[in-house]
Amino acid sequence: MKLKLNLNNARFEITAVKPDQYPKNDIPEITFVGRSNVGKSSLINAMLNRKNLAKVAATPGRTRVINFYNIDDKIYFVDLPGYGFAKVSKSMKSGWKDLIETYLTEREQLRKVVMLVDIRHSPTSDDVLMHEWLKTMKRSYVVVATKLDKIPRSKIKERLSDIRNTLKLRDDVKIISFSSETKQGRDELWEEILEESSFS
Ligand SMILES: Nc1nc2c(ncn2[C@@H]2O[C@H](COP(=O)(O)OP(=O)(O)O)[C@@H](O)[C@H]2O)c(=O)[nH]1
Ligand SMILES: [Mg+2]
Repeated sequence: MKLKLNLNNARFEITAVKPDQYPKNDIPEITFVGRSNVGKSSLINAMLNRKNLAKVAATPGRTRVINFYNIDDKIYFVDLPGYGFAKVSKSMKSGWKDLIETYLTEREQLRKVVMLVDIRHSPTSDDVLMHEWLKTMKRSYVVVATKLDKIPRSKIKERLSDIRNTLKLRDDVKIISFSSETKQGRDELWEEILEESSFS
């Protein structure tokens, strides 16, 4: 049976900077990762039919916290800090790595990772590394190519195959193209998230 969610009952719950601040229950979690500015907050808002639930960052890359959004007490959307922002110091970078590595390796409630890349560009070395981590951790994941509305239709196929090749995605890993502006890809991503196996 597929999970029914009341999206009107979606709300920000808590910000965490360490594991003892994560929600203390066993509601399953879907986690979003990607470079700063890739469109993560916009995608979370689009998925939840909200304009401002997840903040669309004014200072990209500065937020090194994990935000938990509670959806109808049935799922959490977990917003991990964006990576690859050029102007952060080495110590900030290692703090960031600890924060997300700890979450991704240890969090039992984590059912699926949604990894975002910008459809307009080849994945960066940070994206490639992130993807390698996900594979090593044996997490279930899906790749979302954001900002679909920013490229002409005629380029979509070529952009998706570049992303697939650069990340060396296995054939069975999906790439969903998505636009927070037009909401294209929204239904497909919900399908993927609510796939029965994610909630067994
Ligand atoms: N045209 C377009 N712009 C987008 C899309 N998603 C995000 N943006 C813009 O990209 C910028 C970064 O978005 P944000 O959601 O804050 O990225 P985050 O840093 O990954 O959370 C903002 O100016 C957004 O309005 C999209 O699908 N289409
Ligand atoms: Mg954001």
